[in-house]
Amino acid sequence: MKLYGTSLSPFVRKVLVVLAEKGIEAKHVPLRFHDPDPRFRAASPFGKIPALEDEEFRLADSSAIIHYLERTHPAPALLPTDAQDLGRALWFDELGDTELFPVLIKPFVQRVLRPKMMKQPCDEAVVAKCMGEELPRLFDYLEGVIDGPFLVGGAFGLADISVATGFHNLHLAGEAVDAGRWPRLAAYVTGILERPSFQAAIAARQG
Ligand SMILES: N[C@@H](CCC(=O)N[C@@H](CS)C(=O)NCC(=O)O)C(=O)O
Repeated sequence: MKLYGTSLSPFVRKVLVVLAEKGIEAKHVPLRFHDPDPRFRAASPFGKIPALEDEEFRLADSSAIIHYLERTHPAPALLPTDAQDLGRALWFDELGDTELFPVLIKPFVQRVLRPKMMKQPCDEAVVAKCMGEELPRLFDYLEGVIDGPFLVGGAFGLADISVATGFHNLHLAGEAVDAGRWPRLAAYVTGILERPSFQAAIAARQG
């Protein structure tokens, strides 16, 4: 099995965490999005990362890949079986991918990607607006739904992976959840990112 994509991507990190949690052996190819590698492009038609190759089977999209791995390697389960818990887990996966990611990534793009990889200056006004105006409503929501170490069904799973992954990019940009204003969220994020699977994903090759 081969996983394509740099570990700097929050979406690639989701899959790296799942591989570690399930103890799946996979070769990690840490390329960047839109890389011309033909095997990668065969697995990811639009050049997005992550993409997976499992013998002749190819698949892109972190959530699609994780659902595939959940069927091929059911233990430990990362998706609940209870109908309501499953619905909530998919809600949090979607929230992480489509609401949190585009905002959490902004400080990382400005302070890390632009100066270090794109040779462009950082726009601190974008970071300030993100931290001061855009993230608080998302953090307020999460603070209201967190009541323990895991988001759904009392067990670690896809919901936690998808919600927490982007916070590592926030940390790489030198920002963090203000624990005074959002104490539950701050403790929750720390607990999830400290898991060995997340630490392995964070330590995986960036390029
Ligand atoms: N829904 C996709 C999103 C993947 C994605 O957008 N990855 C970014 C890197 S973090 C990418 O490849 N961007 C390039 C592009 O949008 O063309 C997933 O869950 O895998």
